Amino acid sequence: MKQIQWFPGHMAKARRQIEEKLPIIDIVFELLDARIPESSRNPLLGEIIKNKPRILILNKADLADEKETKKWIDKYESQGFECVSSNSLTGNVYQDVYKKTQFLLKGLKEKEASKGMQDRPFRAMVIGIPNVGKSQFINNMAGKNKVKTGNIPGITKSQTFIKTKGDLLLLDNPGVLWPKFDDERTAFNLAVIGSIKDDILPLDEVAIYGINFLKRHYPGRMDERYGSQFSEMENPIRIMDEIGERRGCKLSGGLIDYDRVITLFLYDLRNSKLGRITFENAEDV
Ligand SMILES: Nc1nc2c(ncn2[C@@H]2O[C@H](COP(=O)(O)OP(=O)(O)OP(=O)(O)O)[C@@H](O)[C@H]2O)c(=O)[nH]1
Ligand SMILES: [Mg+2]
Repeated sequence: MKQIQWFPGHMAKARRQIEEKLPIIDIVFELLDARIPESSRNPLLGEIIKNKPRILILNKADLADEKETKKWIDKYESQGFECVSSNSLTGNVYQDVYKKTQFLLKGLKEKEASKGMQDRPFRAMVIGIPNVGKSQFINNMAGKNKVKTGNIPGITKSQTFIKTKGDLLLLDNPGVLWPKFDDERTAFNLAVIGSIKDDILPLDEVAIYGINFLKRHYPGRMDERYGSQFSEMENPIRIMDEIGERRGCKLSGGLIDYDRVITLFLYDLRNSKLGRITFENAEDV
């Protein structure tokens, strides 16, 4: 994939906003996408938040491969991180996150009490890549829909504090990507789950990446979904032809409408219509 162009100004602003708010923040909730935990981690975050307490939240766990998510959690816990797997859409994430927050902030609470300071709500900053589910996570924690969500990157435009059920305030943030990716796979992983705006992506390459990944790691999934024998097909274009035939994605004149095939396939891939998928293994990273 050729170098994708972000909007460096926009991302720099988001970073500046995070840094400006940090002094009043007690803890950071770093949302990762459970399907690509490492690719969705901002490599600059440690440098930005320094030693603020942090919880890693593997969100959209309902779309990821369950046994892979367990391995990721083991890995992060062995590195000393507090870590929670979360389904912010239909799950109930509050208890887990609240308990871990209390645990990490116990020292701070005691210190403030010993200085005679009054009990106060803790302030958590929720950060992560675009479309990872930050706003949905906040709504889940709050027990009602307080901030706007949507299944395209770039929904949240500004920072807002939201009060949750207990004594916690959560700061919603616009999604942040970093200026440069270490390798092409990170870029493809971010693209394939939908964290980069589609209109700046080579969607054909992203779809081919997805097709090849499924063939290698989840053989049989496309067969089930589209009712064909894809294991016998080596060429991803041939596979797109077959999906197009099966789903009637045709131009007038009968040629395959690849744009429609790609849209349909990426929709299925991103929304677990091809089953729960994890695109990177804890062992490999
Ligand atoms: N299946 C599933 N979908 C989720 C989950 N969390 C969020 N979503 C969906 O993912 C999409 C993005 O959610 P948002 O909360 O708007 O994401 P965001 O990180 O705030 O995105 P930006 O504001 O654009 O940075 C929405 O369609 C949500 O309904 C989850 O745990 N599981
Ligand atoms: Mg948002």
